[in-house]
Amino acid sequence: MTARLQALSEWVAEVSKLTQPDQIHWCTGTREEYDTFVSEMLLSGDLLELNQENYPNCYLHRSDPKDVARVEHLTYVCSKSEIEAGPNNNWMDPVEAKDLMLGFFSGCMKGRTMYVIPYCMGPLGSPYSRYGVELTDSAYVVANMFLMTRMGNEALAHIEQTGSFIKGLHSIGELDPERRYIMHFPEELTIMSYGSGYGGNALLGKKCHALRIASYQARTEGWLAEHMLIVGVENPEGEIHYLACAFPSQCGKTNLAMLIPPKSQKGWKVWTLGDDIAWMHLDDEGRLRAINPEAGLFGVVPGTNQKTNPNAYETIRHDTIFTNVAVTAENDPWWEDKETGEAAVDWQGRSYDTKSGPAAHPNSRFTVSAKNNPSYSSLAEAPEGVPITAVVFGGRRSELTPLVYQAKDWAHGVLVGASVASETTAAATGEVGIVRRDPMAMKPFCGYNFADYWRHWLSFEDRSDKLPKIFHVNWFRRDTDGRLLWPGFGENLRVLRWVIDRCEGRVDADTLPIGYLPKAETIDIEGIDVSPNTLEQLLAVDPQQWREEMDHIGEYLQSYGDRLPDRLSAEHKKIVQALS
Ligand code: SAT
Ligand code: MN
Repeated sequence: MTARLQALSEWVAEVSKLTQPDQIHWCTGTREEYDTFVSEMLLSGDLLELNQENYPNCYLHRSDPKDVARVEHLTYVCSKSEIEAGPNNNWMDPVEAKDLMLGFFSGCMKGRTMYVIPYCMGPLGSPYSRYGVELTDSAYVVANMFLMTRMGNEALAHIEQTGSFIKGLHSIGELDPERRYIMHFPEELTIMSYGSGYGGNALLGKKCHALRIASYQARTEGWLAEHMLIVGVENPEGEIHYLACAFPSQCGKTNLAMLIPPKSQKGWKVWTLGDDIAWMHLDDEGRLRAINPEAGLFGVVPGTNQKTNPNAYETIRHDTIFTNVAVTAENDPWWEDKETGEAAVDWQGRSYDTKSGPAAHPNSRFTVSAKNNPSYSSLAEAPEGVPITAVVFGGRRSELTPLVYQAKDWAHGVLVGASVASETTAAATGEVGIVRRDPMAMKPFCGYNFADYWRHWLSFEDRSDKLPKIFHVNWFRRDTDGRLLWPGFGENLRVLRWVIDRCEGRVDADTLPIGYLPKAETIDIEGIDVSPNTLEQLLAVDPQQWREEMDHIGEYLQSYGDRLPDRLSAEHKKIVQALS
């Protein structure tokens, strides 16, 4: 064994001494190994077979009913100093946090197997990829990591070459919400997660590594780790523009990433590169290039149907793990708005005759390899990534925010990103439907102080004059009766076309204090149920409401105190003055 793998083996030995598993399994990452895990989980009841004729190689996992979402109140960034973690994170002293976690982990794997999962985030061998090793006692986590990352022998070989990896220690523990913590130690490139088996809490390659730890590394190394989907939009002439879009959880990132253009949009195609996370680097020519560190999709199931997301609907017809969906009498998976079949048994395995409450959990998920997606881009595996034309921020806002607008320049765009707010959803534990600030959709995921993060974003302006243009969209604006004004889903392509037209300098816009707004005639509304009057409402900017919004944003930014970059305050002031 080489000295580099020696360090890994020593860590594995140390953890096994602490957690005392019955056995240790080093994951190879082969399909045969995956199949064996599935067979074992079918025996243990961790997985249930779904109708194999209708849904080949599809399985259902029912989680503990109290373990169905990320737990932001139990998620900590344990940097040495509290100010490094910032007001945007829960913080615990790293020594105290480790003591607490070592107590939980002590002997916790008795009677269980400890799986060693070497994994790669990003295309294998890409200079932008990063490696990690997760130690876990959950076979369900292993199976999900198999679908979501490049894991096993090849990743291990790269770890041996590069010598560096993120250490992730995970145990489902007793699945007791009172004994549950997701701890990050950015300075030590270490993650410790105890007491949950749910996606973002347990698949440590995803939010823990690819966002919280990676954002911390990205700051010191001069790149960006972002909560963004990546799509390629191909026009009828065959040119492709790549967009990176940041929306909070459950605001339709997966739907936008997998969009199939409606019939009215003849000749257009949309290619998926990623649906959740983008790592972006400046290349030698100063262009921002993105890779998707993930290899699979972990998407929200309810609402997926032939109309809303035909691509996802096809993608999850085979080789998919469903978590917390309902099942039909034929043993097919079922969820709200599937628009075919009906639930016989709910997500907790109870008979669904009562029809009270949703049959599938609102945050029920599918896990599936990205390769299942018919619109998966061939460049998704390109080690050099794709050049980004536009960065698009968005949130779920019933009022105030227009369908789309463009920031005037990079620094203004950073303010637009920092000002993102959205109504909360079921993706995280807590009250649903409250407007909360979610800068760059990174509130739950930035591994350090937001003030420093904005400074890092601003610094790109000095490093390149070929940066993407920055936009903001809102698919969720409603009229006074509460009806959505914009049809959304596939029709969102019409808005992306305006974004690309602006980047290409093909259309004029109106200059308002908040940014560049589309002239009504430059958004295509032909063939959809959006009247010119509705479009006007969609694009309306109410100065009084915006003055109030800018006050809230100002207060929010000021809560970061002295560390807040002057440049950002100046941008804010500029808009306040223009509005008054
Ligand atoms: O639970 S995950 O964090 O993996 C998904 C999400 O909330 O975006
Ligand atoms: Mn997400």
